[in-house]
Amino acid sequence: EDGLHAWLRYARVPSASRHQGRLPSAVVTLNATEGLPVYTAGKELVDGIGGLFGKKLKVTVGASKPKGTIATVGTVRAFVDKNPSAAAGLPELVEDGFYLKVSKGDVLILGQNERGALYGAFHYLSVIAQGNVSDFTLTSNPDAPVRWVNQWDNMQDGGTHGSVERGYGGDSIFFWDGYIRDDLTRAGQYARLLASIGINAVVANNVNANASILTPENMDGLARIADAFRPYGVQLGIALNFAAPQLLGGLDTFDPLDKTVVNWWQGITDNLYKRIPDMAGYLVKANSEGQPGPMTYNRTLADGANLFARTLQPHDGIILFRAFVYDHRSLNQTLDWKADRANAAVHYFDGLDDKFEDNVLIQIKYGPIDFQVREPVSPLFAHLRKTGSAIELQITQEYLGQQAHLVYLAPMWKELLDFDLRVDSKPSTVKDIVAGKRFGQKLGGYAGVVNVGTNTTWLGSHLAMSNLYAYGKLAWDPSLTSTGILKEWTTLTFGYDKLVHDVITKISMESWPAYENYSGNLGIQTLTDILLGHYGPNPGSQDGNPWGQWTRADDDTIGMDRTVWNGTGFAGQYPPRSRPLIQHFYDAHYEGSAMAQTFVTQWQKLKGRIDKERYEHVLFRLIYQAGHSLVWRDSVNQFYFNKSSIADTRGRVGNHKYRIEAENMELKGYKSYRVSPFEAASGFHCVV
Ligand code: BDP
Repeated sequence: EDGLHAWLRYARVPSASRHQGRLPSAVVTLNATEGLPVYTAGKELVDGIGGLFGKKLKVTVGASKPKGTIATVGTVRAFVDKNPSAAAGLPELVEDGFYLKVSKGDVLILGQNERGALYGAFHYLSVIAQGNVSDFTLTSNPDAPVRWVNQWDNMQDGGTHGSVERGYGGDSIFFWDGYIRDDLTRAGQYARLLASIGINAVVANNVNANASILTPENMDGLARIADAFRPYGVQLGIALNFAAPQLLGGLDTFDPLDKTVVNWWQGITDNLYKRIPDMAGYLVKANSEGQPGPMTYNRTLADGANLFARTLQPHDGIILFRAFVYDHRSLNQTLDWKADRANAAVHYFDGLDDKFEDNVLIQIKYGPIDFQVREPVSPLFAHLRKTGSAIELQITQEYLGQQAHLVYLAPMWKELLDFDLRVDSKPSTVKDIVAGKRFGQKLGGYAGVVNVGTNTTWLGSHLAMSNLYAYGKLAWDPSLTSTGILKEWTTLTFGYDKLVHDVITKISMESWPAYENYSGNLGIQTLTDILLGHYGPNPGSQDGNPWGQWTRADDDTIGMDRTVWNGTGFAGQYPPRSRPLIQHFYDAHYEGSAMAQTFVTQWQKLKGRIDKERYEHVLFRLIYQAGHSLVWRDSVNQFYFNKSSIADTRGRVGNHKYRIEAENMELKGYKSYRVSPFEAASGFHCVV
């Protein structure tokens, strides 16, 4: 159990032999072509029912009707062609949707398109894998058309071969040494996992894009990635470097309004579609964190996005243009908009709403800052009414413990999606805005940063995979519950044991609040080290840093002044709290880290109930997390205590009288040294 098959293990269900009669005994695929999703659906049904129930089925391709119960899978159109009279009884399906009817072992799975048929097959397999073989009928349509993932894979990066920016699960499964890998087996396996949760496109390369991805040789390689995805109905998207006409094309400009630039991009796009006729489109990060963009030439972001949109229109492609635009060099402490990085996105997109082409979507990070443990919903969702938007979530736990800490993210995403922005005083939940339901845009949806790598666990941690699962499920249907999704995932991943379920549910549901409390609560952000990859605590490194300016602390205050009397007024919308701010802050760090301690003992209850390999793998991380949460608690509390000189009313901060410092023990094979920043260790010392 190395994690490679994630939730698609097809492990034998309990009492499998008792259910044989309520299962199909043959599979019929309608108009299946090898390499396309309906064919894949047939294969998955055979593999799935074989693995789950030990029942061996055969696939028949249509014409002759096999005996016994049958699973029929295909598109609505193929089915209606063969059975015209059945058309009237079928429900309305939107793109990618499916219809599923299970009746005494006969199963009908129809997709609006081939992809939908495959989704229906995966759905049926997931239901029976959870032990449910009873009859049911289901019509399932996705809430939004765009359900993409973004990989931040580098083609080549300094001395590395194909690293993944903010990736914690190994090297890129796509790239090696500046080229596309010869062996794309993992790309296909990844597409299979993604299809099973309704994801329809993957942008394979980093948003900080390398122009060399567009050489003819690499375009050929990209076509091979698209080939590996196609059996699963997953389309390929490509992230572009805005300066590619200059960097790769040898032009002396990349001005989006220059004719030679426009022609250059049209040529690139046409060449890509020649190789990949079903390419999904582009993703662009412009004028952000040093990336080139239209503003270099005093053009608007809309001029930049429309350049690509127009080259894509003849091919039905779309462009996701990122709203993560800010000037990382401006440290402006006067009270204009620049004093708060949170203002940047709305500022830069102001006045552009009606300027974008129809095939442009604005991809907006969920909060106004940058994937922090707690952020308000980005206000930009309320400003775009003509142009569609997609919410960008981060499955990769960049600021949230990097998969070494357990943090189940579905509860956070649910809060964001259910948040009501009350635009024009009318119900305006974020999920309805991105689905295009609130303002009526045609395009909208979800983009998730998922940095899987070559590690067999995909993300570097077995439990982190619940986040990927939940992301796909919520993008399809944001009304699902966090616990419901978790229960499903746990059964598919670990089986049926009740205690396994209880423990995984408990620690997962407690994990986001715990992490928030022991790292950075009250929206003070996670206070991670800015230079060493956003992992451990180093609040001091964030002070005066224009990229972040997160701590917002001085001798008198913590955080940004958003009070009613001399700040932005935001705080006045909440009922007052009786506990002083700093005390809440201290307490929360103790509560969060105390909660993390319990994850270990909870997990230990599962010894012997799941396989040793995964048990140990997870246990190792949870023990580590318990320890590291203490380092977080003490470092951050001490930091603010030093700034404020306000004592903890419960006398804990800075007072560790029962603790034995490691450096005071008799050390064999260890050395003690002074740490920097000093508050990262009690007594200022560590042993190594
Ligand atoms: C930040 C990441 C950086 C990304 C950037 C982005 O640290 O690696 O390039 O976001 O989303 O959070 O563009």
